Amino acid sequence: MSKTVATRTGSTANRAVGSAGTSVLVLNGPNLNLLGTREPATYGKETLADIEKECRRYAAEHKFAVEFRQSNHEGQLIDWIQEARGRMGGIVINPGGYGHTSIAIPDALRAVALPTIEVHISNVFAREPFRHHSTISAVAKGVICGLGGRGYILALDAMRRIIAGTAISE
Ligand code: CA2
Repeated sequence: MSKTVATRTGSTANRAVGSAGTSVLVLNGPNLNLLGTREPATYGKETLADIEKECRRYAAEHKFAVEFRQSNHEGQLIDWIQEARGRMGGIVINPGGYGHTSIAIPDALRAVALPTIEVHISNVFAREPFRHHSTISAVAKGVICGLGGRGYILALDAMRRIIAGTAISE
């Protein structure tokens, strides 16, 4: 199935909805598998499975595909980022604690050169100072934090517009 989308210049382009170019990789870093089980005051009551379901519902509604993954291992996240090259249209990443420490994850994101949006469930700027810096943000097109699981949907909304070439600030 294909859909005709208007580009910013007013011309049109055919993009196959659900094809490699319009699939979005949603990556989740360490400890996010614990969502909904502990620290609800900080991370809410939603589980990662709830967030995945909402992402899938949003993607189906807008006729694109998501691959939703979580790992506690930096190398695994990097392997998935590398594998996304040529297969995915963009990456939404909640790097978890690696967002504050990793050099290798932003290196991989830079290497694959896919549009990336960084998401954090909590408002990292209202928390400890060590959470105020992210090594990922400089390679991201945008950063969303503090909006809970809703942040993933906002990121997917922005990403589908970026992929379609209709994002206002591209
Ligand atoms: O707010 C976010 O999404 C974070 O990326 C979550 C990370 C944290 O290190 C970042 O500063 C902000 C931690 C994820 C841990 O998730 C848990 C969930 C429930 C219980 C314990 C940990």
